[in-house]
Amino acid sequence: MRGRGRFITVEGLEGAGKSTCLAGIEQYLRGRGLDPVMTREPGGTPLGEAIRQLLLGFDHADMNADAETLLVFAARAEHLAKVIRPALEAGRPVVCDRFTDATYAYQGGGRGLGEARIEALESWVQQGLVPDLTVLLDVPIELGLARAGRRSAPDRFEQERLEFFERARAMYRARAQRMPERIVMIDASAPAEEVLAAITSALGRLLDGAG
Ligand code: T5A
Repeated sequence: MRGRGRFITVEGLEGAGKSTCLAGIEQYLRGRGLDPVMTREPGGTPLGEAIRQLLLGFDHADMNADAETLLVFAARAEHLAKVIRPALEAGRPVVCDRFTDATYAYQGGGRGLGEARIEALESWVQQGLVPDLTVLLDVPIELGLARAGRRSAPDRFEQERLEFFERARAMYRARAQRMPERIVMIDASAPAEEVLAAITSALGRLLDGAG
């Protein structure tokens, strides 16, 4: 019987290049003979995608920060139960575009909720499951927002003030410094091919058991 699959998450601010890198990550894993599940948060299930609409749309633009955080974790609970855990148990790698580090960054840092309440929800919902590898694409805020703005109209998070993203980025970077064995921070202002090369080298270390 195959072992548990590897759980890989990709994080970073808006426009860091997460979506751009996902195709290259999938191709790399397939080249290693693996059959990855590619998914995203918030989302990844019908309920999760419905919650994503609530979070990113403007129908409830002034939602309370606790309500926002609980919605993120409601989507995550469904995602873990229906997609992530079954795939990992079947021995498949799971690559998730954002996961709980985004909650620490956006709700903990950006909204100012702090880490303790998020830790409580994380331990309830995830029951000890954490990613094996998190790729943090670090990009200066203005550069990321400019890239994202060229691609589509701003969603509810993208129209936040600069200070919101400064707090989110600081939280991401602080977590990467605290957990260097799990979170690999990559300079995402570099050209896309260089960013992807750095990611596949981190993936190689994980799969070869050196990381
Ligand atoms: N959220 C999410 C929370 O608040 N809490 C949570 O717990 C979770 C899980 C989700 C939103 O939800 C929030 C955070 C988010 O605001 P999203 O759509 O998943 O939104 O995330 P976004 O960051 O908005 O996604 P983007 O698509 O904007 O960013 P990406 O995926 O990082 O950027 P990408 O790849 O689309 O690239 C943007 C543009 O830049 C170019 C691309 O071609 C594209 O045009 N680009 C580059 N150009 C030059 N050099 C490079 N290296 C480039 N990489 C990409």
